[in-house]
Amino acid sequence: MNSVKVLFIEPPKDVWFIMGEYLPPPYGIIQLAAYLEREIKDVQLEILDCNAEKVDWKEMEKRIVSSKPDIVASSSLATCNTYAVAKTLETAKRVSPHALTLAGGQHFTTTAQQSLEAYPEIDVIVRGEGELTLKELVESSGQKTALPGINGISFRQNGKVVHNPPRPLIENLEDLPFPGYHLVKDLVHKYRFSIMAGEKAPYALIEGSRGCSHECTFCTQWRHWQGRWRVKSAKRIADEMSYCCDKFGSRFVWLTDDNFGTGTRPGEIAEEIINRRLPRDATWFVQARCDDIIRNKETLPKLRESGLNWVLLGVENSNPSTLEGFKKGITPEDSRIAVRLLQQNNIFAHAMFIIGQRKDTHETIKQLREFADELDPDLIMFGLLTPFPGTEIYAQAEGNGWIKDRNWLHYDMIHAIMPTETLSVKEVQEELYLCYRSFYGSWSRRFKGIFSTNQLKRKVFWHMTQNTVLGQVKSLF
Ligand code: B12
Ligand code: SF4
Repeated sequence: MNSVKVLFIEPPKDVWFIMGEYLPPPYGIIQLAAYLEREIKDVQLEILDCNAEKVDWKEMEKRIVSSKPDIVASSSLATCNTYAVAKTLETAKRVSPHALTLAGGQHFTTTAQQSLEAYPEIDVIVRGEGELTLKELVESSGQKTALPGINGISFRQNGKVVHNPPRPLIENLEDLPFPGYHLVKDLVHKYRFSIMAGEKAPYALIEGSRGCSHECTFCTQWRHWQGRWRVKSAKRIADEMSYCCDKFGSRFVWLTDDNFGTGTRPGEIAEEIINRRLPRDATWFVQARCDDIIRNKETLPKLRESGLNWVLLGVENSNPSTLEGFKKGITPEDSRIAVRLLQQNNIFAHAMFIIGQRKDTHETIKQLREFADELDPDLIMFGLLTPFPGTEIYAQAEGNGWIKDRNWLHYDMIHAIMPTETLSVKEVQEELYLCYRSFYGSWSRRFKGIFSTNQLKRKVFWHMTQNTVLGQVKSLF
């Protein structure tokens, strides 16, 4: 086989303003590239992270020309990045017409048919897990004649979209290589999440598991991974953390798991991390369910000792029937207990709320604001119920004609997409602003936040109470 050149592109993107200045590593594509590097002897890999390299669309075009790729691959991460990926691959097709263009990720997987119809610049959509499928595509030198024999892809043939059979999931996630930060080693010091990690702390993402065993109606994650939750061992996770800290100077690690889980695993992870003796200033973050935090309550001190200083809780709502409608499987009381447990263990409690479900009224959202106030976590993010393709909510909204905005750019949980039975889209948008203003506008909370003894809390409150965040949310309506 002649050496195949694969160019991965992380497209230029707008900063996601709610959390302030950040530059995340393009974890999905560096993971895929690391896999190709290990599996294929002769492959040439190039990663162009336009955001880290401050490359705009014009410069990106030049870089594609000079790269002379056989394959150009890009990932959407979230639905709101769809046009950025399409524009990237459209540019690639224009300046390098012989290159095979690939898109993947949760959005393209679930919209394979409509995306291939809408974007002629995309040759192939890799559905679901990417590693094995991408390897086969590269081994076939990106030849279109090989496409019918490769599982897990969708493509156009004779003007029609063809969906090959799905690809089975990798059984053991530890068969995957360590994260490919060495492939972006000149950029790694630029990845940061100032508000969470501090201005100077290099920030890394690490994957501890894929998928989720729950089935929330608003979430794309569990379906993308076929309803399965596959985990790496505690030892492997600690090894990856230690590798990132030692080799790349990472000081803040975001575990990408959407479901941290329960049982003995969290305690084992804490123990393994403690045994590695990571640098004293290294900290880590994870997202967790409120019920799992309660089940893990005995383990929280050990998790804190291991450097876990921030947890994002899916509180979602204060109304039991809304939580039931979301199939979330928790109660408002679980959220209360979970927030307190984190705070008692000096772990920054960050809560995520979702407003704008069909039955929401001014009154129910006011009750949610009151609950948020009483819950008093260290940080709250309010999001709007967004019908991400692939979710149960999307199917329901589509069937009932509730979707009023088809601009994917707005599918970021900050733009209102649907009305409720009693609130217009504009009113739903205004309610989001009211939620932020009510929580962060409270003078006593501002005062407590800005003068908190907890450094993280001080930093976050400075950011959230600045006019920029509230002002930007307000400017959306
Ligand atoms: C870390 C993270 C972030 C980081 C940014 C990370 C980054 N690299 O840019 C931050 C905090 C900034 C963020 C922001 C947002 N995020 Co986010 N984020 C995640 C998280 C937790 C991890 C992403 C990750 O690295 N996963 C691991 C990699 C390996 O998985 P992967 O990208 O899916 O890739 C695999 C396959 O899908 C496939 N694949 C993917 N792309 C491609 C491309 C090709 C060519 C091929 C061959 C294969 C392939 O192969 C890979 C390996 O098998 C995910 C949830 C999750 N666990 O995945 C949510 C998630 C992606 N985020 C989500 C959302 C909604 C957002 C936001 C809109 C708002 C919000 N409230 O969080 C913003 C959007 C920001 C923006 N403009 O990009 C949703 C996306 C839903 C959707 N359909 O849009 C997710 C799935 C969370 C969820 N449970 O709903 N996010
Ligand atoms: S919201 Fe969280 S718990 Fe629910 S399915 Fe998604 S990842 Fe799992």
